[in-house]
Amino acid sequence: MTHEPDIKESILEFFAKNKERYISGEDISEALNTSRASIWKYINKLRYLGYEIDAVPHLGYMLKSSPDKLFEYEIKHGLKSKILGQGKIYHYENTVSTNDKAYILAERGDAEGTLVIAEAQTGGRGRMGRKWVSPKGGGIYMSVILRPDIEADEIQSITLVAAASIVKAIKRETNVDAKIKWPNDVFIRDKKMCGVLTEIKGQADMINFVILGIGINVNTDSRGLPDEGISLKEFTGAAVNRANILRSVLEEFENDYRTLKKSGFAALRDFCKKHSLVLGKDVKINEHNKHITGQAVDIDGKGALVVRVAKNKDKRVFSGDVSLLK
Ligand code: BT5
Repeated sequence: MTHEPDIKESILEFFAKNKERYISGEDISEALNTSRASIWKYINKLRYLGYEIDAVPHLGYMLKSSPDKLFEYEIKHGLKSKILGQGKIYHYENTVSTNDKAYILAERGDAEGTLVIAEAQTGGRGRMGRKWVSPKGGGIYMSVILRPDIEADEIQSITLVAAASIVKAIKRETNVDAKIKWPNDVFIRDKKMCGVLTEIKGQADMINFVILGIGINVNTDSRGLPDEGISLKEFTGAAVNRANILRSVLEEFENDYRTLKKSGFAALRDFCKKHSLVLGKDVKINEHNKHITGQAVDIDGKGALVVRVAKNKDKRVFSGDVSLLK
C-alpha cells in the first residue's frame, strides 16, 4: 500500500507548478523546508514508484513522465469534489477486493468519502457471488465509503444513481454515450463496460454505512475480459487517462448523491430514464430465483423498474438481473 507522507506529494506539486523546466534541489528544499539530502531521498522514492525524473548537475530536476497509476496524488491533483476522495485514499497494487478493504475501514469508523483503489483484484466481486474480472493494467477498481442520511427506501437507488453518474463522467471525458442497464451496469452498445456493487451495513431502518464499489474497464485489453465485456479503449480506439475518469466519477457522483439526499431519487429519475438501455424493451428479470417477463415500461420515483407483465398489470422490481429478450 502506498500511503506516505507528504514530502513526495509536495515535490510532485512543485513539479506541477514548474512544468518542463529544471528546478534546483536548493529551491525545492527551501520551498519545502527540508534538507537537500531528504529531497534526494524522496526523488529516489518517486523514481522507484515509476516517476521519470531527470537530474542534471547545476540545473536540478525535471519531471519527464508520471506512471500510469492511480496513486493518491494523481487522483487528488485537480479533484474538484468537496468530500469524496478528499480524505484518505488507500492505493493497492493488488488486493482481493476493494469492497472488502473499504468495509473493514468503515467498520473501524473511517469517514465518508474514504477511497480504496487497486490496480488489480484477485477476488473482485459482482452481485450474488459472481466474479468481477479485474486484470492489472487499465481498469479502475474502486470503493467509496458512504454514510448516507437518507430514507431506507431510497437506499437501493444509490446503485442506479452511481450508474447514472458514471454515464455522465464517461460522456464528459470521452464523449461516448454509454447506457444504464438497470440497476447496476453501464453498457456501450450491447457490451458491459462497468459494474456497480453496493453493500450496506445496517439493521432495519438504520443504515450504518454503504460501500459503493465500482469497476470500469478503461484501457483493459479485451483479451483479459469476458466475452460480454468491453473497455472504453476497445470502443474508442485510444487509451484514456484513468485518473481523469476517476475524478469525474467522484465529482459527478458527489453532485448526484447530494441531490439524492436533498430531493430524493425522483430528482434524478429523468436522466436515468433517458439513458436507460432497457426501457421499452422486452425483458426477463430474475429476482430472488423468481422470473418475471414483460416489457420494461418505467423507472419509478424510488428507482424501481416497472415491468408490464400483462395488459393492465404492472410489477415493480427493486433489484435483480435483467436480460433483454430478442
Ligand atoms: C457487477 O456485478 O457488475 C458489479 C461489479 C462491481 C465490481 C467492483 S470493482 C471494485 C469493487 N470491488 C469488488 O470486489 N467489486 C467492486 P453483476 O451485475 O453481478 O455482474 C457480474 C457479471 O459481469 C459476471 O458474472 C460477468 O458476466 C460480468 N463481468 C465480470 N467481469 C467483467 C468485466 N471486467 N467486464 C465486463 N463484464 C464483466
